Amino acid sequence: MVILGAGPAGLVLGNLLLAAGIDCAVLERASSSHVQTRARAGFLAPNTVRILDRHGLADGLHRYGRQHGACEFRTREGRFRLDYGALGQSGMHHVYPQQNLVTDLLGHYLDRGGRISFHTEALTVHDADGARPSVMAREPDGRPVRWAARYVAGCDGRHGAARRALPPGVVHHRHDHGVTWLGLLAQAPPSLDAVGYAIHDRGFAGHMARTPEVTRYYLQWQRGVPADAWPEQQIWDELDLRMRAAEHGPLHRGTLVERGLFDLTCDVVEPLRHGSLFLAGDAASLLAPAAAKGANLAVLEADLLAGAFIDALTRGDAAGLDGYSDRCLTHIWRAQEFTGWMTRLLHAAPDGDRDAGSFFHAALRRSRIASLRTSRSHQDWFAENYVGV
Ligand code: RFL
Repeated sequence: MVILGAGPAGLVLGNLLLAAGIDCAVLERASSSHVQTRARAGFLAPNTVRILDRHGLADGLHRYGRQHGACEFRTREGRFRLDYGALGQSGMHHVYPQQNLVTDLLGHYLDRGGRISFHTEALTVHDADGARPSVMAREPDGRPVRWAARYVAGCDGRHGAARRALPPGVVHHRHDHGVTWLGLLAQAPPSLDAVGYAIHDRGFAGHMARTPEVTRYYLQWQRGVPADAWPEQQIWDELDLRMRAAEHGPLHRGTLVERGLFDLTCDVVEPLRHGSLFLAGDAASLLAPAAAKGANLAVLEADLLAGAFIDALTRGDAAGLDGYSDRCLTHIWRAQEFTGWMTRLLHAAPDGDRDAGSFFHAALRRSRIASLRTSRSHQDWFAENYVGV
């Protein structure tokens, strides 16, 4: 088995295959240190933790992660806190930075005797429609090398080789929410004990704890303006303004150690299988980060795919592989739907729609927030979708 990509999807898959005695090799374009320090997700759903627990991969997350179950909405009408972790059967998130999870998964994979080639970029996938696919890759010294396998798992993200190998018949649904975020990583303790969602006429601002020393902030940003256009002081002042620090208390300021721009776009590849090539994680579907679903779906899909590969390779039962795409797509569309709902809740009218629809759009958002503040059944619905995958 050849696995492309050493993110959460590829490393969970590799660990599960090794545990079942199936030989595999991971090809990763980046360096080992890069994948172990790339700050991205942080909110892991209960189902993700259950999967990692079941396979003995959750030790670090239990030792160093924290349970989390509240978010706070801040609007012109005031603030309200939603203790989603205490509602219904949904459960809590675990806050554990993705780079720490990847480090743990890599450690387990190597301990189980797994093979991994860093600085090795998959270029093309060949003969995916047959029983002997292969991957053409560039080794660290620049040499091209062919990797042959029974199956190829494309866990190499949205710009990877797996997607490029799909034939024209595969449908690629794309949607642009029309919003851009400036994502910030601050060397500063969290400013509130909840995820903060600030809805402001100047645009959205978000607050998400990562560790006791590091906090993620987001600012809705004008598309096309570079990430370094504003000095740090101006960014903190804008965060204060949108998060209404004057009313609700100051933010803990600190050095901004990372800035990145994210267009809130999303896509779904359908189906997720082409012959012997299977897609999982961001390679299968990209979600806007508004609802923190991407890493959770990646782990879920890797678990489903591992089970299907194990059935096929150890028992000759291909039913799991045949049903893999449909099963995942059900989860993916549900996550896309909720992410789209969150995106519309949190943002002023997208660029270009400001004049025509802004009053209407803002009134709809106020109404949605009011419903979430006052309706217990709406809160239950929110909790179930926010925490679930
Ligand atoms: P990854 O993690 O991108 O890993 C793919 C790996 O493939 C490698 N690669 C290649 N290797 C070989 N050959 C090639 N041709 C290759 N092309 C690429 C890459 O170097 C990389 O190592 O994909 P994976 O495993 O599918 O995991 C997906 C998650 O990383 C992603 O969905 C999440 O980070 C999304 N996300 C969040 N998800 C959550 O569940 N909860 C969150 O709180 C959350 N916050 C976020 C996020 C994503 C963010 N960004 C990056 C927009 C916050 C942010 C800011």
